[in-house]
Amino acid sequence: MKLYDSKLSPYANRVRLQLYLKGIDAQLIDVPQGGSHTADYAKMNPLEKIPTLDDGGFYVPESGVIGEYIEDTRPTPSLRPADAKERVRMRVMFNIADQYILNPLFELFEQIDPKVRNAKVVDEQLTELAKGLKGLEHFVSPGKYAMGANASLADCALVPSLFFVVGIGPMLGQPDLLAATPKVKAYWGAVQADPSVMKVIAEMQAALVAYMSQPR
Ligand SMILES: N[C@@H](CCC(=O)N[C@@H](CS)C(=O)NCC(=O)O)C(=O)O
Repeated sequence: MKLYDSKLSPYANRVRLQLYLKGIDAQLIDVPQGGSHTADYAKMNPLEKIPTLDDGGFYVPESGVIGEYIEDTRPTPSLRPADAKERVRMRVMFNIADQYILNPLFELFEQIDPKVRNAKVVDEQLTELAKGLKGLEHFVSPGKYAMGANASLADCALVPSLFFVVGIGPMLGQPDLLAATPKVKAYWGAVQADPSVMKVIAEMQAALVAYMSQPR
């Protein structure tokens, strides 16, 4: 199995975390910036997005679909709860990370540079992000993992998203974007004790430092 990966992509980091949590030894191929827009890459993934999973020549795009495919084909250890209602809670949290946390975050990334910052956009997108976090506060378990005792696909989506939430706050004059959501904050503190989570966060941190130190 090969994963076309980027340590800076919250979407690719979801899948890498899933592979680590399940102990799957996949080949990780770092796609350089712009590398998803080549003819060869587009043959594997016509959406030209990272990540793509290559399972013996079967190409799977879209991180959420990849996550479910890995669970379907490599079911143990499972990162999906057995109970249908708990699966709903897990998938809602996955969607919150996908839609209601990452979407405003991407808008906020555009506002990091104070020289080109638009205060109205920052305000609007922080409000959207706060709504997403409030939604997550309702569903998250304050225990070690988002679902409680066991890791799940919800953690795979939330860990990379919260990594960026926590990092971007101080850059926008907001020291603690998790202050209003104590359960989310407790979860973020607790989940980092997991060795696979620790590994992904260290990889994201190193990639971010390298990216920020590039001449612009
Ligand atoms: N919905 C996709 C989103 C993937 C995505 O947007 N990946 C970004 C990296 S964070 C990408 O490939 N960007 C390259 C581009 O759009 O040019 C997923 O879940 O995999």
